[in-house]
Amino acid sequence: MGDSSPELKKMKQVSDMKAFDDIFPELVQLMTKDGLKDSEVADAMTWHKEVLEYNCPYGKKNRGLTVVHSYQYLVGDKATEEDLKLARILGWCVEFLQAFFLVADDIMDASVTRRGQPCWYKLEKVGLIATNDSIYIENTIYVILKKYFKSKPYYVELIELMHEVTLQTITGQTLDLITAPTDHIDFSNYTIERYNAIVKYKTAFYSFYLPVALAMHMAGIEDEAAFDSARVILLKMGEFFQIQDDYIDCFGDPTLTGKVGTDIEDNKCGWLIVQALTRVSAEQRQVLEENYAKKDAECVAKVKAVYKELKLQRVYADYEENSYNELIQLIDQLDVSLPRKMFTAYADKIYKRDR
Ligand code: GPP
Ligand code: MG
Ligand code: MG
Ligand code: MG
Repeated sequence: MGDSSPELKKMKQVSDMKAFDDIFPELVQLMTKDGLKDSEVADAMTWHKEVLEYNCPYGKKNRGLTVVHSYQYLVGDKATEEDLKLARILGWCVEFLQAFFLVADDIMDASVTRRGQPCWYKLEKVGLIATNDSIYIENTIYVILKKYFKSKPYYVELIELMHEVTLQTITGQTLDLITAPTDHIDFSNYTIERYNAIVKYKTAFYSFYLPVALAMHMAGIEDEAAFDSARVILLKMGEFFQIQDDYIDCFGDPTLTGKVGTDIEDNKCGWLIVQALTRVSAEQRQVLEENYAKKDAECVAKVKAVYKELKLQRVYADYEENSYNELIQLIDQLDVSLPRKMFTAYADKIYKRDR
């Protein structure tokens, strides 16, 4: 996992991704094989198979691969091929958790595309069946954990962590949704404190803490202090990541991200509106109040024009620079026996991302 040339790095990325992807069909089979042979439920299994194949494999898979990489950083050369396979399976559990969230989130956010294809609920034959499908995807996690990890001493830790992080994410999603009412605008709640709480809960725990903490359990780490130290760094990274997501929602390129932004239309308490509100003149604030949260392209364009007048692109670039430096400092101060490189590699992966 040490430093290597860009060519070697690229080759490693491709082979890591292939090894990860190669496991997916086995998991789909585990979930559907028996049911497909049972005439009572075969039709449901055919549907479930499509749910998994449409919604799970086409993301960047950063979260899933992070379980594998973290495990490798933690155990070094001692990792056997069998252990690596288990780490990949655990990585897929995080990808399934993410797919469960995204299928549901796209309904709640009235999104149109995801990972370069129509959101699952947008398909003619799916609609609100997608709510059931998202619950189904969540349940696959526990079937997979039972099949591959039941005999491991850390099995209960994995299950408890998955449940804990799911509840944290739901709590964040609740904050995200109730701060963005659909019937009126009330910017008084759009504070940086509320914003930080939303992103910590809805994104940071599941996207950053979870993959590393799962790998730590697999590596046999039991010291609570190690989990606490990792959490501090990873939650900061998650905050950084969601700020990027909010920026990209407005200023990103959908052909790269695979999704079209909806934050302005959805009245979201996102990073850009929070920054804008601390910088606006009275006239600009009125433009925002009249045009935010409207499903109308002209209104969205007016909001974006205010963001540009306030030079939020510059504000963001400065934030990204500073926040990255703070993150590296935080990692440098790490006082437990966790490998620093595990965290810096993760930070480098997301710094200046455009997708
Ligand atoms: C990201 O928010 C947060 C989630 C995907 C968590 C959803 C949680 C649930 C319990 C359903 P986002 O809406 O900004 O993500 P995106 O931009 O990808 O739609
Ligand atoms: Mg959302
Ligand atoms: Mg969304
Ligand atoms: Mg977003």
